[in-house]
Amino acid sequence: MFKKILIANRGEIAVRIIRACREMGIQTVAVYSEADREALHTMLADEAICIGPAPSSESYLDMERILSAAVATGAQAIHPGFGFLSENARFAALCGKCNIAFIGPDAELIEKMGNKSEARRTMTEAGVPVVPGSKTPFYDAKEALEAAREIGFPVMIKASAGGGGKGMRLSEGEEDFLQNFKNAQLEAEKGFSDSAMYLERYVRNPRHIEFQILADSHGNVVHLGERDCSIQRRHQKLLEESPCSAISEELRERMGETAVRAAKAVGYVNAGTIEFLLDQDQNFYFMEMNTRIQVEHPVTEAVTDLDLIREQIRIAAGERLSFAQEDVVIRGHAIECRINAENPERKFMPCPGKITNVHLPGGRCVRVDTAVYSGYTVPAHYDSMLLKLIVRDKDRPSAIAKMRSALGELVIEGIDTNIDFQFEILGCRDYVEGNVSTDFIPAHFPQLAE
Ligand code: MV4
Repeated sequence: MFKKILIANRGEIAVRIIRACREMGIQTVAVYSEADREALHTMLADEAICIGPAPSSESYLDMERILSAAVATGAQAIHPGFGFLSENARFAALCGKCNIAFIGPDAELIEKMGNKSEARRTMTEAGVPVVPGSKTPFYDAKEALEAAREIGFPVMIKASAGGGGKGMRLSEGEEDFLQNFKNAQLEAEKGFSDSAMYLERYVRNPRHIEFQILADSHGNVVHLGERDCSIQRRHQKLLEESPCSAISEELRERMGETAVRAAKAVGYVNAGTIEFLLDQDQNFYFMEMNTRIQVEHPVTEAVTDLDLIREQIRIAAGERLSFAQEDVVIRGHAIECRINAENPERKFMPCPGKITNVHLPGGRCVRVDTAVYSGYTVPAHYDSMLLKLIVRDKDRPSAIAKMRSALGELVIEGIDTNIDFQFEILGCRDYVEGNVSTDFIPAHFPQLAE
């Protein structure tokens, strides 16, 4: 096992990883920017190294500075968390060159799954269902239009290098296709310096269902059930839960087996997520594979009683999974609410600043993952997520009641947050009845649309 791990991240996920390491008897190295001198991860780690100025490009995204810190401190592995360098194939490869284990899959795999049209082709070949659409990428709008006519409108135009909705446009019909294709392609060129595009038939009001998988380096792959992440605003998830109330045990098994088949098809190692769209007729389609630990991993931990960070570290150290598929039991129902420093009344504008007072909820099966404390100043340079509130209870209605209670107890003073907005979601009749889709937020909060 590793003796020392460097955490190439900040905020609650860095704290989360430090805790897992400490429980495993592993020494921790934090890296921090000049804006994070007073940050919790900087203070909690065994060692902390300043890697540069506040902008991420000069600190948390600077591969050389991070690798220098790892070499200087003798760290044997790097955990990248999520965001920042977590899905950067070049960084994963550089770690290898420095003889440092990257806690995640190989660089080649990150690269392969990062290209969404290649991932789509790979999954098709492995017999994983994908949305009917194009087989090869397109660069030319008129050629793409030909293909779109065959697929049938409406079609989704997506950037090969995209993901998470970037470089994506809906085309309702031939009339608007060329314009939408060109706009999506322009966004792809600007955002990823890659103008390759692909097409899919548009799936109306789907659910976003993702399966957590774990794969060790000895060929063992298991899935840990699904998360329903349909409650999103502009591709930012707000609330996630497990299990999904709309899928039967039979469908869960089929989707889970498909997720395992997908991971095996690419020789996946470490924790990963297979994203599916689930349509209103219970058809499911592979969308993307995420090769990192995700923000919402605690809802899976809550219902499986596993520690996913611990498993990631064990896998990266070459250990075998200590359990098989039949040992995985989903118990009860878990919900996570993301609490952000933002103002829902002002288009969710980020609201950094000094937190003057904090009260965190507690009690049985109530978990708070955060790096904030009373007196902490939220820097303006990074993501606005402050805290994740996770609850578990015996069933969905009880979990909703517990989340309402916990949200009611949560106090964050000095800055604006979306706590009240989360409360409103939990109060929606459609949410309570489990009638959710990716259209939930725009449909229930039309005043927020822009
Ligand atoms: C789609 C779709 C409908 N049909 N693809 C958005 C992010 C990316 N992961 C895939 N996305 C979508 N792809 C087809 N063929 C609808 C979405 C979508 C969406 C997906 C998941 C969660 C929220 C969403 C919000 C709007 C659109």
